[in-house]
Amino acid sequence: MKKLVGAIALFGVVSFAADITGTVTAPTAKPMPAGAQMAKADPNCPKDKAPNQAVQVEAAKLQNAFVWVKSPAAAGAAPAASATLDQKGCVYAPHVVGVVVGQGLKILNSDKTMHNVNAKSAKGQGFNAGMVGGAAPIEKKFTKPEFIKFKCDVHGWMNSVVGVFENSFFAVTGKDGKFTITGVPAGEHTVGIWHEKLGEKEAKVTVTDKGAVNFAL
Ligand SMILES: [Cu+2]
Repeated sequence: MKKLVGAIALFGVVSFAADITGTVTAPTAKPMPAGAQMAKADPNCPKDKAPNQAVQVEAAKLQNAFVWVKSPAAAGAAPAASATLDQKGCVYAPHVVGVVVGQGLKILNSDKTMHNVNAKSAKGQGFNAGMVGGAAPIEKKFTKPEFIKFKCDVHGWMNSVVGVFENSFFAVTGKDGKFTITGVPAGEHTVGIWHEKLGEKEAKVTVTDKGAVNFAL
């Protein structure tokens, strides 16, 4: 496993809740090379090379890492709106998506070709569903927190990760490696970082309204 290093800066903004923000870096990680032209495998797919989205890193800033508050364990109901996972241009979009336990995940197929959504779960939440071009969306809900790996059995390069969380205190790092978890209650929390290839770490964060705290994982 390559070294995953994160730096989290914490800024208190109100008395009882604050945002946890920071940057996740992976100094030794390298982007993975693209594959063969997608249209060669399926003429209904783009002529682009199959992207390898497992490690997206630019100037050591790591994209698509999940950062979440492990404690308090349960806070509030699942969002009413569903999260969306599309299959577009023979790629999952986005590559990673997070949902709260009980929140809907709407899976779309925007392509003219058939995809096969094969979700592998260690906790019995997996499924395997074929979706022809233009198929109606599938809506799924998950009851247990975990990271579920999605792949398409038709197009071997297509894969995605769905993170299922106990509460809405999670974020996904952007292209600049940055994340913001909003409205975290004051107090001491354990914050986890997880990336599909670079592994998992955690750190303690004390959320207060008394200024900034900077630290590195
Ligand atoms: Cu596919």
